[in-house]
Amino acid sequence: MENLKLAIQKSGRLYQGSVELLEKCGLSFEKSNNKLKASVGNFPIEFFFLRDDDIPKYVAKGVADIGIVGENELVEKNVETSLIKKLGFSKCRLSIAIPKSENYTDLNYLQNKKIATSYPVLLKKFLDEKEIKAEIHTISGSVEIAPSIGLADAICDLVSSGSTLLHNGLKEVEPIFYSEAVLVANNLLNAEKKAILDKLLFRIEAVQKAKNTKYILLNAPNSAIGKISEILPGLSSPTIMPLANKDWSSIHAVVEENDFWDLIENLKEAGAKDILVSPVEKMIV
Ligand code: PRT
Ligand code: ZN
Repeated sequence: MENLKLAIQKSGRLYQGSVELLEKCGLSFEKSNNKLKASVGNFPIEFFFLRDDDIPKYVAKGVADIGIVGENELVEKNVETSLIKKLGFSKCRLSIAIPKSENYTDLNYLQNKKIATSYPVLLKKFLDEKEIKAEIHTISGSVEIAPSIGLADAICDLVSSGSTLLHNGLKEVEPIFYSEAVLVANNLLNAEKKAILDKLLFRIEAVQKAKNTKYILLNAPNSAIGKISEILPGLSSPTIMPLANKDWSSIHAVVEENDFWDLIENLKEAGAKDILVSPVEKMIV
């Protein structure tokens, strides 16, 4: 059977999230420091460890069949691939920033300014759409120091916490692209490889669905079951089991974590006791 070749970042901000996700999908591998490849014992997949900049190109050419890369890098490289799935980690935004002391009014501030960036394609697209004429100065690293050394008036760089901008006396004025890690695939996968990708996607979806959900168990007097069942959103109707004390029951359900604390309060008010909450590892619905 053919292996599906999966490219992930060798080291850096995408590495940990990629490995965590793949391990939760049951794919673990041995990595020695300078190895370019690793295979997985129990799944027809082979890992390639690459620089993130190279992943879009290698997937487009079929050197790798699929890859995990930042959407910023994928769009910037502008090669023919298919974006299969957003993965929800390594989130950041590509933003324009200017010296803190400058008075920013609106986008027109950027007219005829010099902007340093490692993302000329994304920046040009944004400026063209907004009909701003600015000079794009492409540099490959340390973009944030460009204004202080007189290389540019503004920068366009990735931001997550914002502390790099702060340390360099800059302020964020226009976010132009929101990014996260994505799963990308070659456009011409054969049927066998597509089938392996589908299996992997099935696992990724089970892991993603489980991420925001909790399994909740509680005890309640039988008189409160009706009210509690209405409150519990559940995947399907909650499981209700009798307890040794015949006036009481145990209720189990799967809930979304977003509205979790509100839910607990409502359940307590409705008469729930002994509430236990545990994480859900995989969810297949
Ligand atoms: O060696 P290789 O080429 O593989 O890695 P790299 O150094 O080019 O990339 P790496 O590991 O830094 O980033 C890989 C991907 O992570 C990016 O393409 C983004 O999709 C994503 N990502 C998420 C980030 C950030 N957050 C991020 N904060 N990439 C870079 N940064 C940098 C940013 O450039 C700036 O220098 O972090 C700084 C800003 O961070 P804050 O927290 O101070 O705002
Ligand atoms: Zn890189």
